[in-house]
Amino acid sequence: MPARRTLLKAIAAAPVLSALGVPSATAAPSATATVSSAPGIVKPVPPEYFTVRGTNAEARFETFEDTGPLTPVDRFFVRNHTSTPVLDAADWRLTVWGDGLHGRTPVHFTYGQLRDLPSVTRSALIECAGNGRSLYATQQGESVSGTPWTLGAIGAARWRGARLSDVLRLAGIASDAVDVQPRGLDAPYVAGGVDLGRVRRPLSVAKALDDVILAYEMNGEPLPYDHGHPVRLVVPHWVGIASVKWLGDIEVSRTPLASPWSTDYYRLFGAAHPPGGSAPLTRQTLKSAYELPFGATLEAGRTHRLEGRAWSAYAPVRRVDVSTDGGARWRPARLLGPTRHAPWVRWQTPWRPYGPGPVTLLSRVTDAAGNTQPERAVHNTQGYLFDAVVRHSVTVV
Ligand SMILES: Nc1nc2c(c(=O)[nH]1)N[C@H]1C(S)=C(S)[C@@H](COP(=O)(O)O)O[C@H]1N2
Ligand SMILES: [Mo]
Repeated sequence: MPARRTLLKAIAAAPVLSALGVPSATAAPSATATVSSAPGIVKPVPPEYFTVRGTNAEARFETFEDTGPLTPVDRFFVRNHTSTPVLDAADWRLTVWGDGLHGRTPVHFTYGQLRDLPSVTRSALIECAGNGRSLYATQQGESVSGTPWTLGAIGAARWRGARLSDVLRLAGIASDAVDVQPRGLDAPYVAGGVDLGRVRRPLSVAKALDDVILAYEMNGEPLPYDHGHPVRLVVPHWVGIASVKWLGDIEVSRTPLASPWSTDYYRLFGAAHPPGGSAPLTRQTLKSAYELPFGATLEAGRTHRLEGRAWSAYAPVRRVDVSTDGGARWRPARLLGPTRHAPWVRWQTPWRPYGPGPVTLLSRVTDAAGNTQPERAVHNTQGYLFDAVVRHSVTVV
């Protein structure tokens, strides 16, 4: 039974699951032990690689320096509204239902049936809409609500799975269907005492039929528990919330769908936006950053090789410019590796600092469509889509 074998492989690949009886792996650490777990997250999130923020674990962006184009699972950020459910692929079913199906009768897929469909493999980023959110406050002096991520609510992986378009066609999607709404199997999300139900968010049929994957593998291994085991959606280029984990069902509709994740959250609200908020967010934006801790110290009088990454959800990266004097002068960084199909691009630049003192390092990506990072991001109350040039303070000693 392929499903069972796959689950056993997943367990073998996750040593922490020797404690499978305790799904949340929240065994209280002793006073002196290093905390390497987070509430509701199964995998270890050691402090050298992660910062725990509530039910979430942010990757330390600077530690991407020793990773290649793909982010290993043990470095990949976790964003959980509640907690990771430990699901068995053998019992899993996907239900596709709604008035947007020809027969209007729900159609079910087992894990084995999904794996028997033609598979696609592609590298893609998952980036939270709020990645960089804390910079609205630290860099622009503006207050925003939400998890105060720095730059590590992002990771790139090689995803393998079935095409959502194949599944929707097999289920009999009608030609006048307009929206689909995938929903997770994790616990309902309660905010401010209100039960918002299980995580779900509509997606246009146009996007659903384009390049969305029902992923069951991440970097060549069965999808790990924290990243959606047994099956998650991967919606390339869109805000992370679109890539619903622990997928349980998909509604298909002839009329537009909505959820709190498309009405109250994941829209832009504030003075610069329409009174009822912007349209629901779809595409992510563009960013670049140094793989250095904020406040790093660098030795004067020797040449450092500064490294970073750049990415854009609009088009391939074309160039990265850097400034090592607070933005007075700019020069191009050297791009490493291919840019056309890479989810993000690594870059480097040599720098020989002179005297001691504080310095602000800047980087600015420009993509092939001509988009470039602005000096300031346009404020929105929930701090989404931070796209401004990051001001990276370091000290030369
Ligand atoms: N079912 C479900 N899907 C979810 C979430 C969740 O809490 N529950 N979080 C979303 C958000 S906000 C993000 S940014 C990504 C994070 O994916 P990761 O935890 O695999 O990095 O998953 C999305 N899919
Ligand atoms: Mo997110």
